[in-house]
Amino acid sequence: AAPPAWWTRAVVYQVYPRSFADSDGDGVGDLGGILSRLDHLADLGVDVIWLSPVYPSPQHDNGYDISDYEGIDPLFGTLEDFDALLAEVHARGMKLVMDLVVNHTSDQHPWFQESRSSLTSPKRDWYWWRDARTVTESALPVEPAVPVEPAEEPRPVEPNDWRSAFSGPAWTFDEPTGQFYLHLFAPQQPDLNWENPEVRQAVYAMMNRWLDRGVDGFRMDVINLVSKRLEQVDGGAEASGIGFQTGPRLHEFLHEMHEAVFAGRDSDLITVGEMPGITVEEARLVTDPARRELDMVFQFEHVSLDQGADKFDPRPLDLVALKRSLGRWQEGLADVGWNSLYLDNHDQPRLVSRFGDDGAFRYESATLWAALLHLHRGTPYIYQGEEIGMTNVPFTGIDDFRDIESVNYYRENVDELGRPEEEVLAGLRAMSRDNARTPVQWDASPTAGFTTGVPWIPVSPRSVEVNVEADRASERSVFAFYQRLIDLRHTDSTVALGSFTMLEAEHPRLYAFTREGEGDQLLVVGNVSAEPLDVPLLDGWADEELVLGNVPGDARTTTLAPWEVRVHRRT
Ligand code: TEU
Repeated sequence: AAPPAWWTRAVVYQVYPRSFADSDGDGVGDLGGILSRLDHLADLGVDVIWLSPVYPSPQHDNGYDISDYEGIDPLFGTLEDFDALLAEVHARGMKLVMDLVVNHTSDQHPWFQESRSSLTSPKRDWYWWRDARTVTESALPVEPAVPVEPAEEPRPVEPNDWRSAFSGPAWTFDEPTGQFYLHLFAPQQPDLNWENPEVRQAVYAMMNRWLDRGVDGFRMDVINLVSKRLEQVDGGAEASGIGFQTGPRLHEFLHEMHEAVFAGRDSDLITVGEMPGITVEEARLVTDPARRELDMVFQFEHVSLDQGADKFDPRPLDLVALKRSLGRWQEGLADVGWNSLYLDNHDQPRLVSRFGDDGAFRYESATLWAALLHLHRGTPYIYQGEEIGMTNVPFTGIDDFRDIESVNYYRENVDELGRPEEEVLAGLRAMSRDNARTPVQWDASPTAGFTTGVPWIPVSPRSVEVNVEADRASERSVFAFYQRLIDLRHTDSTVALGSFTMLEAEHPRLYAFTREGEGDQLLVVGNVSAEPLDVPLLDGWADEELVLGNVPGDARTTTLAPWEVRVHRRT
């Protein structure tokens, strides 16, 4: 068999550039800021840095709406700054991965400008244009109960009832040519038509140029959505929600991309596809090395379990459900394929507030979740600020929020549907993506060491107490704990490659599993609660080597303190 890929022993760190560090005082993070903080990442020990988008963009979705794939937004710097950053990342032995956002472009991208210009534009078919639905196809009853006066001017009706992820219909009518275009996200993010081979070739050529420039791979935004269920685009009202399902040609497209971009290159690259709604069976196909598609995927099952009616209706964590889900992914990708491991990113609220206790047990719960996650089999991802246990933010009102998804949700629910403002704000405070997007807290100063200017989004008031300087000086440093986990991933082949077995799957407060390697076995046990927990299965383990723990004291007891995690090794 082929030797295990390098990324089985690697840890990736995600930088969200606008919130990481600002070097020019305009209140927005930039490439110079990242450069100035590279040693923080080198000290942490991560292998790969994934940069969220830095390309030119109108910034409706903070750069996930790209108007030029070949450049750098002046907000963040220049191509020269980028090359300098890349060189410094490489000089420290790390790799740099770009965000690839090719399910959609900005509506300001020249491709879309040309596409929308006329029905006969050579790029018309690069996007999803459709006629309005005719009235007879709509859901109106045949005989209205009360005769209605004909409306003044019939409004064009969307081709189907798909909804955008950011509220409202997924179709926008474009007056000049009298057709609708599809956007699964904001109207400023029209979806590219991957059915058209010219689109795919243009994307592959662009990817090749970035690789030639020296970047080390791609994180591919919503890449499973590039293949859509064609037949249902024209399917009328039935199609609700279908837009967010993987389409039939995904594997074909990914394999074609592999051949066109990655096949002729060395194997030092890394590819990870973000895939909302992907099943473990599909992910296994995508990550089976023999099929030559992608190295790993970001799945969404485990971060969807605490959602009620919608994303902003949070429910308490159901630990049994979480273990069932992550356990199934471990099993499903055990012999073929590979998992990516994440709990935090720029689209998720902060881990320690969501699944832990960001008050009295902030250190313990942040480190417990870190250990549980990093000791699964797969490649762990750390999101900026996670390594110091940054928390959700006590936003005071809607004016504190910047995220298009959050602001649109508020408008729809408060202004249009008339829901109580406090109820909607409570949902946003718990789940908004802006929780992850406030500036990284470097020190206790008023702007947290992020900028000398006015930050584009408020700095969390928790920065006085939670910041890099304070954490690194503390006896109970979250950063130091992450260093240890990363070191284990690098040096311990059981952590990297050992098999995974979930234990006590039905226990509501205990997270326990083993990893079995060539000559040893690791036991990982975590008390996911604020009460002490007696763990009989520690019998016979507690006397063995303690590899790692987050609560000082007697590791030989079989009782775990609140939020205690322990890792024992038996040979
Ligand atoms: O996110 C895709 C996605 O499915 C969600 O996580 C999304 O953020 C939204 O919250 C759905 O409720 C990716 C990017 O990570 C995200 O930042 C972008 O906004 C989105 O695609 C569009 O490019």
